[in-house]
Amino acid sequence: MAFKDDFAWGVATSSYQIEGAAYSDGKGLSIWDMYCKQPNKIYGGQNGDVACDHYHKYKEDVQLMKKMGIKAYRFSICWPRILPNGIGEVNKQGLEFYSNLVDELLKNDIEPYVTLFHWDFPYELYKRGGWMNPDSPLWFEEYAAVVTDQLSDRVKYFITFNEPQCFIGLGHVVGVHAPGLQQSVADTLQMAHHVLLAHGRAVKTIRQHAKQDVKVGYAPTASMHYPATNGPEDIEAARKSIFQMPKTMEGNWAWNVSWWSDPVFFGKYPEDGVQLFGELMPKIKEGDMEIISQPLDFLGQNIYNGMQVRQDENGQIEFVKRYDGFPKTALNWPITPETLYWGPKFLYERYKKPIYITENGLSCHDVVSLDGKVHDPNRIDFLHRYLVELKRASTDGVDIAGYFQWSFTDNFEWHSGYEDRFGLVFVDYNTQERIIKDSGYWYKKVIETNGEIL
Ligand code: IFM
Repeated sequence: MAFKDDFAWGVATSSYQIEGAAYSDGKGLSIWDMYCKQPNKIYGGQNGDVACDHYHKYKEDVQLMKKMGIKAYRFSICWPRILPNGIGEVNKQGLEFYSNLVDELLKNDIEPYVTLFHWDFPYELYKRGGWMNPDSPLWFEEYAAVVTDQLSDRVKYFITFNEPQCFIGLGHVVGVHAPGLQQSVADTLQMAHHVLLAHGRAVKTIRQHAKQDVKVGYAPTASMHYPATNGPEDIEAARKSIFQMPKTMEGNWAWNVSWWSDPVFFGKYPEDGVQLFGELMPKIKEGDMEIISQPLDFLGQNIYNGMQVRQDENGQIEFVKRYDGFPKTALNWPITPETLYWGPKFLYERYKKPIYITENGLSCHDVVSLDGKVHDPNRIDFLHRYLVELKRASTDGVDIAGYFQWSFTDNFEWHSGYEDRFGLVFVDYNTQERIIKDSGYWYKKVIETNGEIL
């Protein structure tokens, strides 16, 4: 079998990247609202104040999804939109927006997948120490309860966190994302521990508050390496390279799979990481690892690219240098379709949970042509190559439940502002006009045939 009959063919977005309405209807501030105000942080001094104005145009956007045959929509909730201070007072208008969006999706036969956190952390809680504060898991638990109470009568799929690698790594280690800090390894490890606790508490809370049988997952990221040949040594080298921790603490320690997924699925931190960090390890209280490893229904994984790997003559992992002129996207990310075969396969073998590809896609230099259309053959070619590999994984027995293309529309690409276009739908930011790109029509055919045309 290639793709399952009920395969979730979807698109994904996140609140700050598309919603706009940053100061409307009682929404509180997020760290991204504040970060974008600082000089020289974001390409062209841009921000998400208006973005794609999805907050006002959500009905039109759902109609576009319908036209494209989309079966599932993964979106995130802006925490301070519904809890302006992060905890305490609830903003009814904010909740109403998401409730209306869910109704609109269901009316059009599109399954909502709700992500609780895709980086727009409440500024009021940031002022109280953010993820460094030991109460942060409790704050997140309170937020998760509010969302579940409001939406779980209609929403069946919940995802706790999107890419902790990025909001801790890029936000607090490297400092190119909000809040733009470069903190110590010890501090960021402690934050990571709080994030994992917040995840576990939210999973428990979602199940306790859910009004129907819900499915709960998690959406980390990281590079997915693939073997240079089908020889068992190279395959083993690729597998090890995905799950090993960095050898040193230089650079962004957070960019890895195991630190974020082993505690969640196995209830323990990976041993090589524990050795590496030594006395910098976070404080782990009794019962923490049980909270973190609440049973999950699925693993969501965001997959964009990886390195080719082989075993060298000493039996060690060797990352193969890319040849000159290696294919790349507009953002200079390498094009490595094999990652969508080997990534899910290795993850499934290790964590043994159904897998959703919760993000995959690319940025292209898209323009509106003289004929008024957006021709993006590079995106079609990219998606075609990657999806063929995903189909191969599914055919080989990897339990793949769905695929969410990143992204539904062009949107605010964090520190790159509106420079990069990741959408299947083109957005003219001057007029807010949307145009379905050729790739959007192509994806429609893939969905209609359940991947037969791949
Ligand atoms: O736009 C981002 C998204 O917010 C998180 N994953 C990667 C995408 C492309 O950079």
